[in-house]
Amino acid sequence: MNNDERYARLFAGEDGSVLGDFSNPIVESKTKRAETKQGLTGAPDPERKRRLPPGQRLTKEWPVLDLGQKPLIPLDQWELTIAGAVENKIRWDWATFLEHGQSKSISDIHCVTQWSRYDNHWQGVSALDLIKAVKPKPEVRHVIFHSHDGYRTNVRMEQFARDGVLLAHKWEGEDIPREHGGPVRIVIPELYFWKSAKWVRHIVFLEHDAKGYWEASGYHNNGDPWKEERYG
Ligand SMILES: Nc1nc2c(c(=O)[nH]1)N[C@H]1C(S)=C(S)[C@@H](COP(=O)(O)O)O[C@H]1N2
Ligand SMILES: [Mo]
Repeated sequence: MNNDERYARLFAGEDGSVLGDFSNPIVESKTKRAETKQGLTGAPDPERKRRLPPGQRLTKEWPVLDLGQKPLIPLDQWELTIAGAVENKIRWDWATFLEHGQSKSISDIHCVTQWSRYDNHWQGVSALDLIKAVKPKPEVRHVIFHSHDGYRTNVRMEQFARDGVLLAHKWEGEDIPREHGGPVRIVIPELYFWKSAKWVRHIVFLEHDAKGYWEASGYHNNGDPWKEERYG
């Protein structure tokens, strides 16, 4: 398969139907986790009495997890497009992205594979500033992220439109490394980390919901770590 064919297949997910074939050992082990409901303690902490959600353990490392493709996007080819039910459809190149207000946030990562990492320093364009720029229509309820590796994930509008949610391009003051989703990844601290799309290229604001890769493969549609919303 040449690159054009690969991208044609990866982007086929656009209409909410076909996702690519990503079979590899890590994807298979995560699919098995969903089948066996691994990591559920049966003791959720919906009031967030503890900083560490149930079933999680702390790490100082930052593991790399994805479907196995790590796309390389040169900055002069990087582009972010925003579509769906919005007043202003957007196509930003790298310079335009950087011209938008830069926000910083410090947050914890909680991965459904049971590691958590505290106090990550992120910098980028905040979701709230992006929303001001695109002006979603009042009927919008869902936000779908599309990534360069064919990955897709979905959140509810009110989960996206929160303080601390970023389109991040820096972590700990440095450019986000390619394996962690640079040039730009989403960061949604309140949800399991599979909702934080790496290598984001396209965001769609919708009235209806559309499941992404893991949501369609046994993972919870919502993904709140304190409620143990690991599996659907
Ligand atoms: N584009 C893309 N984003 C993705 C994924 C992916 O496969 N592709 N995996 C998700 C999952 S399951 C996790 S746990 C985090 C991992 O991010 P990290 O590799 O920076 O730790 O990215 C999320 N975002
Ligand atoms: Mo994950």
